[in-house]
Order: sequence, then structure tokens, then C-alpha cells
Amino acid sequence: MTSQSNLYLLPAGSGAQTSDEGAAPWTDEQGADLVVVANRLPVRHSSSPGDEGWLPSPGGLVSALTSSLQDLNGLWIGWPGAIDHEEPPESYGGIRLKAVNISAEEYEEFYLGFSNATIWPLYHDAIRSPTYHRKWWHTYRNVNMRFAEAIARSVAPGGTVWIHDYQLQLVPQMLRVLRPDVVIGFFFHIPFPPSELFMQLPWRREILTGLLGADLIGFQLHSGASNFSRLARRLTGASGTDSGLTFEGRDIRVGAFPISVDCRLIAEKAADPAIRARAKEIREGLGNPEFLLLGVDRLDYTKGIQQRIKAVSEMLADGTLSAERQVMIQVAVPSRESDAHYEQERHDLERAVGEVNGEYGLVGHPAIHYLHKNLPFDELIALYLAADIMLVTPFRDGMNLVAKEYVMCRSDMTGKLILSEFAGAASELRGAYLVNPHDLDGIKEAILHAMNSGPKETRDRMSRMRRATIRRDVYDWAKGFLSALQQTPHATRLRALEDPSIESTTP
Ligand code: GDG
Repeated sequence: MTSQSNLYLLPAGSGAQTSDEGAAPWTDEQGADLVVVANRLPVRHSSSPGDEGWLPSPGGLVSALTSSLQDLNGLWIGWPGAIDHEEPPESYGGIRLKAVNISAEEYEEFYLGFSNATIWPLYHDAIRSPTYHRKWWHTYRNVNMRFAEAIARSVAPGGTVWIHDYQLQLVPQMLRVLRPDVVIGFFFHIPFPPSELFMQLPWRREILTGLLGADLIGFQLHSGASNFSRLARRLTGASGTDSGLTFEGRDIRVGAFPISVDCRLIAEKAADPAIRARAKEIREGLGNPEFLLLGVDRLDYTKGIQQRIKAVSEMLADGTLSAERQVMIQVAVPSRESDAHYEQERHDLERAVGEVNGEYGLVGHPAIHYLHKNLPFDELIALYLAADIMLVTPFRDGMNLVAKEYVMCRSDMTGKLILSEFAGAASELRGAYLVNPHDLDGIKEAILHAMNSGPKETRDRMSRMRRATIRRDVYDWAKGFLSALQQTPHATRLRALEDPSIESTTP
């Protein structure tokens, strides 16, 4: 680590406007060499009795980014996740945090509105009709500007900024204007749609130019990179290929960086005797069924939960499955609950589960065990260990980490994965039973095939999937993106931090 100048002045003539009227220019404390920016901070506030206060958000993504931030004098900028809350701590787990707050109105218009009712459905094959409101768009722009200003105040001269996901697509260009000296990376966790869908967006050109402010734009799959590059060439005057564009005299690299899970941590947990005993207990509690089928998803209409419930229901109806011998568990983690689409999805799902259990369940043997809650990660691992068949059937998904987590738990090469062709994970997990989630008969056939496959087929498929997953874990993903970002010609500061023989040429 190097020592920083503790004052950064906005470059003269940048034309930057601040939305905080009268606020001092960019005069924050010590600037960070690496800034991670995401809609959410890596901590969440808990009010549960006995567990009050700020807790780390779970997940491999947070761990992987946290380790890069710890190594590189880093800072994480994001929204604390609630409107009225006490200020989050200045640092947590060894990394500095900076909150960007949003008002109740902005929560409605920026978060629930433009991010989750315009962009989210549009980028997921328009499974629900996207809603377009000019007011939401204006608020999205304002909130993105607030993020850009917070970053501009916090990053060291020549520092590196890694922006995450669809809520912040305008930030790269806004930040480029405020801080032309910094290196900017952007990563999409969700798919980037083809032009037939993207062209619907009234603000399509603004979104593309917003993203083109970055030096490197990463996607889960090559198809996302190619969709983006084509659209940028068509609508913005950018030139180049699917891996590199030139726009307004700058070079922008574009590529696929498929995300993964913390393979070692999951494997360790899956070998933990206490978690294995819990998996056994779960199966015993269910009456040691012949087959345990499992679904684990955020409760989201893109995840295809109702499709798989329908497939299972039809198999119960035709006698292929019976509630006494085959049991399904569906975990639906609460998500975006104040949104009407999500409320409806929950209502429809719970009615479907109720109908299946009413029709095919027996006393002491419901056909589907349904949990609408966030489980401790260890309990999730116990469920992965207990399940014979994992059902992952999204209509569209950037990657889907649940599929990779399941695979990483099955070191004994048992367990079968039924996986949607439309999950990013399908391009790596070729040993899965791949299904079209719109094809109910196809899902039923895959469940039947998985139930009847012998140990050799199961082992071959699982070992193929494990090899593909182990090849690159979430730490490799973070390092891969950051080292690609270092190839940016003006990224000398980041390179100098890692290799002191390189001289930083930034201001
Ligand atoms: C977005 C993209 C992309 C789930 N239930 C519980 C729990 N989880 C954890 C899982 C997994 C994560 O949540 C879900 O990740 P997914 O990838 O499946 O889906 P999204 O939330 O939609 O994520 C997606 C991802 O970003 C990363 O780039 O793969 O395509 O949509 O890690 O383990 N964790 C705990 N309790 C639960 O009940 N602790």
C-alpha cells in the first residue's frame, strides 16, 4: 500500500455539476486506491432481538470483493438498504464503508421503479412487461449522479473504481466527467438483452453512453458482451468489435467474466460433521424419502419456481411421483416485498403449493415443504447435501450461483442437477440435465431421467460439473476482472501497488 494525498481537487473545466447545492468540492479524507460501488453496502442492519446492529451480508461475492479491498486500501460505496436507519459503521471487517442514502420517494422511483420494474424485467426477456415512466428515469439519473459524486470525492488520484450492476448504468460516464484520471470497470450480474428487447427502452442511447464511460465492461456471458457491443455500434457511433470498442476517442474493452462461488468454503462446510449430521436429520424428518427434490431461489418471477411446482404437480397427478416416496422442498427467500409483481408472485406460488398439498399430500406427508424465509448458510448447505435432485429452472438468469453451490457440495459425486438452458451457469455445467423452462413436458422428462439414472451416469455428470466449477472460483473471478482492468493504459496506479517496480504516472 502507498500513502495518499489527502486532498483531491476537481480537475478544472470538467464541467461537473454537483447535486448538493453549495457542497464543498471533492475534498474528502484520504482517497481509496480501489473503490467498489454497488447498490448495496456489504452490511445490513438487523433489528432481531439479540442480533441487533450491523451484520455482514452473506455471500461469496462480498467475501471475494472484501479480500481485494483489504489488499488494496479499498472502500465500498453503496446504499445501506433502508430509508430510516442509523448510519452504518465507517468500516466493517477491515474495509472502509461509505453510504449513499436515498429518500422514500427515490426508493419508489429509482429502486422499485426504474431498476426493478423497468430494467430488471426488460433485461430478463421481458417475462413481465417492463414499465416506462419518465419520472422514474429522472430519479434514476439523479441517484446515479449522487453515486458518481460520492465516488469522485473518495477515490485517490489515478485510483480504480469497480461499479456493479444494473442500478448504476449511468455512473461510469458521470464519473468519467468528474474524474477523468480514474480507471473505471463495470460488471453486469444480470443478462444484457438482445437488441429486439433493448430497443424498447426510451432512454436506450443514454444508457449505452452511460456504460461507455467505463474502461472495461464485463458480462456473465459472451452473448451479453456481444449484445452490448452491437447495440453500442448501432446507436452511439462507437466502432470496433465484440471485445473492444472505440468511443469519443477512448478505447473500451468488453468481455465475459463468469462469476462463481467460494468453492473451498463450500467444500469445507459440506465436509463438516455437524452439517452432515443435520443433512441426515433433515432426511429422517421427512421419512427418508426415495428422492428429495430441492429448489432454492429468491422469490422472483424470473426464477421459474411455479413452472417446477407445476411439473411436480403433474407428476403427482399421473402417479410418477407420490408424496410418501418423493418429497420436494422449496425455499423461497423474501425479496423486493414492497413491489406489487413480487407480492403477486408470492400469492400465486403459495396458492399453487397449497393446492398441490391439498390434492396429493397425506397426513404427515405433504408433497411440497415450502419455506418463505432466509436460512442460515449452514442450513442451506445441509439442504444441498440432503437433496438428491436440485431443480434450477429460471426463465432467464445472469449466472445462478445456487446451481454451482449444489455442485460444490457433492464431493461424493452423487446428486443430480436439473438446470435451465437460460441460466448463465448452463454454459459451464454441461453435465446437468438441461431443460427449457417453458417446456413442462421437458422438465418432467428430465426429472424422470434424473430419478432413473444409474450411479455411473450420475458420477460422470457430477464430476464434469465439479471440474468446470472448481476451475475458477469467485476469488479467481474478482482477480480476473481486476487484472483485466489493470491492462487499461492509464491504470498505472493499480499496477504500481501490486508491483512497486512500476512507477505510477498519475497526478
Ligand atoms: C444475481 C443474478 C447471478 C439463497 N437463499 C438463501 C441464500 N441464498 C444465496 C445463495 C446464492 C445467492 O443467494 C443467490 O444467487 P443467485 O445467483 O442464485 O441469484 P440472484 O440473487 O438473482 O443473483 C444471478 C448473481 O447475481 C451473482 O452474479 O448469479 O444471475 O440474478 O449465493 O446461496 N443464502 C442464505 N440463506 C438463504 O436462505 N444464507
